[in-house]
Amino acid sequence: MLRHKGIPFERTDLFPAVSRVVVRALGFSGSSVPALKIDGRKIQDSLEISRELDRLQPEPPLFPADPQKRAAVEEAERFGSERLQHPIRQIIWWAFKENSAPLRSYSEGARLGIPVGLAVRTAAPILATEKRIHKATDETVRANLAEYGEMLQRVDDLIAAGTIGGEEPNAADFQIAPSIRLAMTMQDLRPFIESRPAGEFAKRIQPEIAGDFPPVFPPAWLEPLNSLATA
Ligand SMILES: N[C@@H](CCC(=O)N[C@@H](CS)C(=O)NCC(=O)O)C(=O)O
Repeated sequence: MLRHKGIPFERTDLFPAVSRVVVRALGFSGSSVPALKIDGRKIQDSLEISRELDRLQPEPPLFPADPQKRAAVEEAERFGSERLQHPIRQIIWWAFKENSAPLRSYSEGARLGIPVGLAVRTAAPILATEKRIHKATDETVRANLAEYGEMLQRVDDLIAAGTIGGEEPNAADFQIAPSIRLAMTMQDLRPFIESRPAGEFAKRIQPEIAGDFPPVFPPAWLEPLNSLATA
């Protein structure tokens, strides 16, 4: 969103889990990232960030001027933040506990302040913490995969309705695309996504993403997605 508005910025990447402590120590009131210091203010949560950026620099806008269209974008943005983001987060933390080797590919280009190789070698406690915090159990992840087709359909529907995927990206585009793009880094999921409008959309909004995860799920867990592809 910063880049889209042409606002110059400096990015710092933080270790997952450790980020909670660091963000608090930096004086933010909450513990989540993204966390942004801008114009003397500290803002967290991407929904707050999109609104604050529009306030600070209205052009190009992240929300439509038309009230009805704005409401649709706000609802899509909330869906992205509250519904779409968490399942893929649980899926990926579960996967890293099964196989931590792909961590290196996901850390490509990260600005962590220490060499990526060292970060990857010392990541085990972080992986365990994240898996626990996010309740990334076999049961939740299997259920997430079973429901992922519905998530993709909802994104396809938002594109068809013109709420997202328009010529000028809005706050909901920036909220939704990264979750889909992250899901596409998983070889198990990519084939089900890339052929759909949601896949094309995510690649257009976010052409590049670090990470590539080889097959990791028991085939039975992917069955619901398979039947979706042949339906
Ligand atoms: N929907 C929120 C989610 C923020 C969020 O959950 N961030 C995670 C990383 S993806 C985090 O910082 N977790 C640590 C915490 O919540 O303490 C947003 O997009 O800002």
